[in-house]
Parts: sequence; structure tokens; C-alpha cells
Amino acid sequence: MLSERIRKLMNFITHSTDAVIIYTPANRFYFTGFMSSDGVLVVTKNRAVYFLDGRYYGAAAEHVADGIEPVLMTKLSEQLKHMMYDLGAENVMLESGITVSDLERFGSILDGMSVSASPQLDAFIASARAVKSKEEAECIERAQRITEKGFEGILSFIRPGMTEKEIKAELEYIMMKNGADATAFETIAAGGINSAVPHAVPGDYRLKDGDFLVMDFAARLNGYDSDMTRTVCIGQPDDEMVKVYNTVLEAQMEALSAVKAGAAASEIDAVARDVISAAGYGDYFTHSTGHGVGIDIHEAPTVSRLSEKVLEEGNIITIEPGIYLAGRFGVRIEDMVCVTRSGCKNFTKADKELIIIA
Ligand SMILES: [Mn+2]
Repeated sequence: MLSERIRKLMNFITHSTDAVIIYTPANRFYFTGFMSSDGVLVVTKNRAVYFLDGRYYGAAAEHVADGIEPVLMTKLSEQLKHMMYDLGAENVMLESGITVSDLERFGSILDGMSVSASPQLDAFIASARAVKSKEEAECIERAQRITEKGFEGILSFIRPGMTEKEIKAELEYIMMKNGADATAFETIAAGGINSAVPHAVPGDYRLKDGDFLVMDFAARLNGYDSDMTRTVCIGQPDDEMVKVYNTVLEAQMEALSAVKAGAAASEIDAVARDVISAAGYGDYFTHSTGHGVGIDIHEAPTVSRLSEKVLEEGNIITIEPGIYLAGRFGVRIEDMVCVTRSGCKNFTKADKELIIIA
């Protein structure tokens, strides 16, 4: 029995080309269910052959998805050439995410065939990956539970005088201790004026009273990411900080309540943006409202002004508006939700009222 993912890919091939080579790690994992640093998955109209080196070949035999034939990679160039010549392949597609040098390498191995990087293949895979299975959604939700243990733990750890790097280290330590395989990305802990930089890198800045602290962090579990951002205040915020915080929160809640299957992603972005613009901060919401999350931390669908996607049941997306006042402070609040027919299931349970660290 062929796995559903491979079957859909074969169907795509039947309508488009003779064979595809899946080479990027995230897509290899998606189609094979097996994580490895190297490997070449070749899929034709009726076969899925996974070339793996000696480090992975043995384990792959037990763990790859149904219908995939693991083959020990001895001399890939010869093995691949033979397979394609036997097939009589003329057109071979690769993902456009591969490097130019890899494209050239496969092109020279398959001399005489048309070997091209295909945006259509990428679009097909991105759409497939954007709709999560029940198992994938459960895994992402479990990763999010670990992420939130990190948040609970960090709240009793933060003190004025600590550096952003200390906050980052502790957050990651708590997530790892609670079962994370890794962090999904480099943790952001941005205090004071650094909170106004959306992708700040934690440094030696020491938190002081009156600072916002933006923390964007996440656990990875079994190959899947989670994602979350909270902004807390060290000591008492001033009136404008409270206004900005509540504006971001309102934008986030409004956008969340607009999420459902059939809604345009651009419309969700507009809901958040309108709340922020109405409060006078439209120019300071400088990124998109959200993104899909899965094997990659940023994947389809993008929740932005320019997105042409319509949300589908099973999409897992973030809703994370922010306001960034350069040289002063910034606020971002991010939840991760699974799109349902009538709305969404919010995987993020942590409180969103402004938390003051006394
Ligand atoms: Mn995010």
C-alpha cells in the first residue's frame, strides 16, 4: 500500500513529467516519514526509490513510509542514471529550493535529459504540506504544550538586571527539559528598545524597570515546529505602552475570530491591520500577520496582504500582529491555531493579558 503522500505526488508526476527528485531535507521527511541529513528520493509514475547512504539505509528499511523502496547509495551517479535510462525518462523535475550547484550536478548525471527546477513542483508540495493530517496536528499541539511550559517557567525566572541572553538560555533549557527535541528556531528575547526590532538577536542588554520584553520561542518535536510570542512588562508600563499592548491584543483577537476555512488569508491580515491602523499605529505594523507552521517554521499559507491563499481546514497558522516604535518599545503577541470549518482551534493556551513582572 502506497502512502497517500507518495500517491498524490505520483499523480502530479503523471500529469507533468516523467520523474521528480526530492532532495531538500524537509520535503524528503514529508514524503518518506524518515529524517536524514542526506538522501535522494526519486519518484516516478509508479515507483518511489529512496537512495540512502550506509548511515541511514538500515534504519530506513524499517521506518520509511509504505511503498517506498530504500536503496543503498553506492555510486549515486551510476544508480540514478541507470534508473532513469531504464525508465526512458526525458523530463526530470527538481525542487527549486535546491542549490544551483546541486541542480548542475543532477543535470550532468542525467546528461541528455531535460532536468529542471520546477516552481510548479514546489507549489504542489507546499499546498500538500499546508493541510495537516490529524497526526501532524497532534504532534504540533504537543510541541506547543512544551513551548508553553517554557513560558510558564520563564515568568518566575525573569528579574530586572538579567540579560536577554540569560532569558533565551533559560527558556530553551526549560523547553528541552520538558521534552523538546530542539528549539524550532533561535529564540528571540528582546528587552527595552530592542523590543522594537521584530527579529532582534538576544544580546547583553540588561532588563530594567519599565521595559517591555518580547519573547518569540518554540519547541520542535518529532520533526514538527510550534511557535509562540508573548510580550511582558518589567515593572510598570506607561500609558502609551498599555495602549499599544491592548491595540496589538485587540488586533490579534479580532484576527483570530475571523479565521475559518474559506476565509482569504489576506482578509485575516486586513482584520488585524485595520485595528492597528484605527489606533494610529498602521505604519508600525511592519510584517505580515502570520504564516503556516509545520516541518518548517515558515511554510504555506502566508497570512499577509499579498497572499492569494484561501484558508483550508487543517492549515496550521500563526496570528502574530505587532507594533514596533523604533528607539522606544515594541509589542508582538502570537498564537498558533488549526483552521477548522467553522473557525479555528487555538493550540496556544497561555494568558494574553499584560503580565507585569514586579
Ligand atoms: Mn511566528
